[in-house]
Amino acid sequence: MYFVEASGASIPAIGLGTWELRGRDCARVVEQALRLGYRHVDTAQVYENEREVGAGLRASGVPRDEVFVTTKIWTTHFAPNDLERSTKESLARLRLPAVDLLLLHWPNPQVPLAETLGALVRMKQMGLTRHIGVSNFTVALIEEATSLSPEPLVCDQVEYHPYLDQQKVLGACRRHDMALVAYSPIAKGRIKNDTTLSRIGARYGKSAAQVCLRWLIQQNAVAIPRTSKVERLSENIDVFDFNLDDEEMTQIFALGSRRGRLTDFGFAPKWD
Ligand code: 1BO
Repeated sequence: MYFVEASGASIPAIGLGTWELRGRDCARVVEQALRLGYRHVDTAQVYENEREVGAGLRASGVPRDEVFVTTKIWTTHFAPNDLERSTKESLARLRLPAVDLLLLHWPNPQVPLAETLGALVRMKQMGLTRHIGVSNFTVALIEEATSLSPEPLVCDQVEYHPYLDQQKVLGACRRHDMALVAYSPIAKGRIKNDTTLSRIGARYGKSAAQVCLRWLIQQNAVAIPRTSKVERLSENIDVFDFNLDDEEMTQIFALGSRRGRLTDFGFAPKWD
């Protein structure tokens, strides 16, 4: 497994995303993923599956200290006392004393960012998480957050795949030694039949999805594809034995635009 280093954190470059995985299916997929060699699992309070992620982790038999576990605090818990209480509730559901990475799930302009970050930093100081970071933050918000936080923010987790141009956010992450963690890295399956990705993949005996994940890794991004199918779990982690050349990287970059976003909500920030 390849690791992305960011502000003192070593994050396995491929993780299992669990958004929309629920109940027994979620526990089963987490367990299988870990047995297949995954060492990074991503969950969130709002996914309502932290219990199952914890159960899958225990069922896998993989020692806790070998797995990088991320959870995210929902925006309604951003007032300092709520943040501490809800972090402890997440840990209770996961049945873990601490996570590896604790993120603010989306920006929430209703609570001053300095207060929320102060509380997030305290979670690290209290030993409830090894690292802290943000998710769905724009460049302006990354600049604000990094200037306010006395502890390093190790990542911004955002939607990123070949159809969505994220050069500005990538640039901000690089400036601040943060990892870009890509959710929906295979564009919710839309890249499966992409002719450019399939043609490149044919050269290496890889699928369009594998080319897409490789393209992310070669930018030093972390990718957290979600799937409930075992064969896809294996496929998504089998991306460390080939290299895209510069020309292929450029061809994939050319697929991106600002219109390629798949996840947007009324409460989302004004995107870059
Ligand atoms: C509402 C969930 C978005 C991705 O984590």
